[in-house]
Amino acid sequence: MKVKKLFKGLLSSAILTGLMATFVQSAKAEPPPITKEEMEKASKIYFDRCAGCHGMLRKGATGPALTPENLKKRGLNTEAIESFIYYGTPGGMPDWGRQGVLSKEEINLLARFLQHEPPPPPLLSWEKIKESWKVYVPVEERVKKPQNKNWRNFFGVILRDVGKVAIIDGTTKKLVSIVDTGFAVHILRTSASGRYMYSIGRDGKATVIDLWMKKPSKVAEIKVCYDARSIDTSKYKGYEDKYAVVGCYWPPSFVILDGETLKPITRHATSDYYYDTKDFVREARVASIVASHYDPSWVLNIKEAGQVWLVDYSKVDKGSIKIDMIDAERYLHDGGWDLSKRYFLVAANMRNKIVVIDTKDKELEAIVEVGTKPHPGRGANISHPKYGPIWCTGHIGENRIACIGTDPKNHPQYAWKVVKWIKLPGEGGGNLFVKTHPNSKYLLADRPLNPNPDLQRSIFVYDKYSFKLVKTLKIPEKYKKVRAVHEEFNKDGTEFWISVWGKKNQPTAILVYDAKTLKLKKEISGDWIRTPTGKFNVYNTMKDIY
Ligand code: DHE
Repeated sequence: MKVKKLFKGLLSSAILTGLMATFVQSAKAEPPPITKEEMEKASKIYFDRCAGCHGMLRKGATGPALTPENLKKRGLNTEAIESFIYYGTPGGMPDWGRQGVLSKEEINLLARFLQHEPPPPPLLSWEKIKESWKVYVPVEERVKKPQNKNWRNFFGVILRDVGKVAIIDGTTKKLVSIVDTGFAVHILRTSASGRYMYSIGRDGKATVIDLWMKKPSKVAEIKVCYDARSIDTSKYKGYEDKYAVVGCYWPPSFVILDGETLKPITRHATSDYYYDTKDFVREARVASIVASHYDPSWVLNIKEAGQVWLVDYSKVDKGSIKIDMIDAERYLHDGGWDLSKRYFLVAANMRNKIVVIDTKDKELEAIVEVGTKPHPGRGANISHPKYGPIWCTGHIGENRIACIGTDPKNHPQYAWKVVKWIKLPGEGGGNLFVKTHPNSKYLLADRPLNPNPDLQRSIFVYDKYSFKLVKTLKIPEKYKKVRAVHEEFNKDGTEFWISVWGKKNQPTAILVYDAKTLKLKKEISGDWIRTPTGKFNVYNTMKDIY
């Protein structure tokens, strides 16, 4: 009975029944044996697959704490932990075993590893960061004007597990170049001018690609941390393309770089006190970052501490930065601008809330209660005839999209309230990204984390004014065991692109749909398309259009 209560809400009943037999409830049990070599191997697997959600120190964030003490308290033995890793949970933990990402042996190794104290994670010296800095094309040797006329409609496509970024011409749909970026690039962002595209990998390696070159390639790179998810640049007037900033998960910090060469300039720790309990949190990681349109500052979301930092970069060259720290809510993750680009809306995902930051007055504007585990990506902005400007987020933990009013001046009755819940078909959540474009009448939603394989390969298309489901697009059957992930429009909003996310050994495709007829217009395919995830249109990314 006690054990059942423990897992209620975490596991579906089928999995739960399978697990019941495996629990050992002794709190005194010794951790299972593990050799030094196994410990090292397991640390690497943990870092690659688990640290993002559970934390390097295993204290928990998007996923629960995985310290030996906590596992013991929950009565979890090796077999029970193995089952979690194999099947995942409806709450959003991937089914690493069922997907074939981790073998039975690796799962057993991880399960044993988790019952031991986590090894202390390494720090990274400034000297080592400087040593990793490489400039492939010095600024003075770079081309003076764009060599491709369509460059503003290029797409950067992350080929995650092969450590590359593909640059595809959005007009001709031809592959322009493939750039080696290193392990598991997470996101791409562009500079204010759009000329430079930046990648950041899970391994903390930042790369800058010059899109003006005939064959865009990386012109500089640097490794600034061991684990990172975010990067952006200085976009305020007078500072265009001047600086880049990387948000690190480990060591918890942000690092400021020269925008054109990535020369390291300075870094600051983000370990802090929780905004609410005021207790110290060593692993206070930097989640999303955006560049303010109101002044020379970046918005940095300090995940565990639950604070939003507005970092003024105007005096970086004088060795000084100013930070406004705003108490918000814990476990800040991803987010995007409202239509006016004054308010930044960010998910506090384990608190089922959206935090709204006013970047003009530099204060907390509102906290909005939404559904279970909101995951907006950057969200979707709609100018609605009744509600005025609204911003929408999907959820990992449930099958609804929440749209929030964002105009306190002209539509105060709707501001910072959920004005519309849109129901997604079928059971469970698993939505990661929603997207629209000012020239499109559709709102798109994917479902890659839903346990149902049919929903995983579907894109749901809604009329963005009536909120009615118009069509469900399905990845063609010839692509086996794949998920539809991340939607991105082209520059003028006449088409949208979807990634067919498979395994590393399986070439897949980018599907291009006509944004009016919703017909599949083109399959961009080839042996080189492997594990495509995020796609970023240069113009839309540089102008924050979503
Ligand atoms: Fe992401 C955005 C962190 C898992 C694909 N992801 C982000 C951002 C953060 C983040 C903080 C916002 C960056 C910004 O805007 O500055 N993501 C994390 C994790 O910690 C997490 C949960 C687990 C992990 O270990 O990484 C995680 N993310 C994933 C995936 O599994 C996805 C689907 C594939 C992958 O690359 O691993 C994935 N995340 C993305 C994408 C974006 C993103 C494509 C950018 C969306 C956009 O349109 O801006």
